[in-house]
Amino acid sequence: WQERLADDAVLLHGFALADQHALLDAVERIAAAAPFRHLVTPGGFTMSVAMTNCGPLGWVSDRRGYRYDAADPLTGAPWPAMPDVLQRLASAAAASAGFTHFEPDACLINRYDAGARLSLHQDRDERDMTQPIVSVSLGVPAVFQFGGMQRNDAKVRVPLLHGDVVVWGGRSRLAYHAVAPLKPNVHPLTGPYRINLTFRKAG
Ligand code: MD5
Ligand code: FE
Repeated sequence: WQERLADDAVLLHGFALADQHALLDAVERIAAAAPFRHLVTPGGFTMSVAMTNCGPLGWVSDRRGYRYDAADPLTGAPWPAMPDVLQRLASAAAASAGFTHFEPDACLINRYDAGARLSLHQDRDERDMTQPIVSVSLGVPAVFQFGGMQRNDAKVRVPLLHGDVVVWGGRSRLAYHAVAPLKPNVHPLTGPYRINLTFRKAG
């Protein structure tokens, strides 16, 4: 079922369950070509979340800044193509939240293990803020913290479970958000990990 989290933010409970095996197979193939790695922030901190990408553009960070790049800095090769099953799921989720014709050109794949977290931030490296971000959660559950337009606005805690999909658009597109440190846990399909796919129209 659909749950409204905030203005223009919709949680589609279990939306990805029918595709769970295909999605995780795809992540495995992508990671074989573009391995998960811990990026360094411009401030010099190594992120606890491991990341890779698929699609024409990938999100990267290093001492010089954050940006989208067509090449994987680790290999110099283009990011792996975005598998159809991922593309179709993202478009279908966006459409059911009211965003028709969502055509992502970037899929950032985040891998959390026990203790990994994402500190409070906005996603503002994409060019067109009228396009939503679609996020798919797989594996170990996490607590998502959803804030407001100001860094110190009150935060709502939202558990995100295996198969959940969230569409963030419109008035929530630039909201501050974070992921709380992952509790040690095991999921039958992903072991110790939480995998989050975030689909974006970046370019
Ligand atoms: C995650 N990832 O669970 C989240 C899911 C990231 C990130 O935050 O940047 O990789 S995407 C959550 C998101 C995206 C855009 C807007 C909002 C949340 N929001 O308004 O809260 O790994
Ligand atoms: Fe984010």
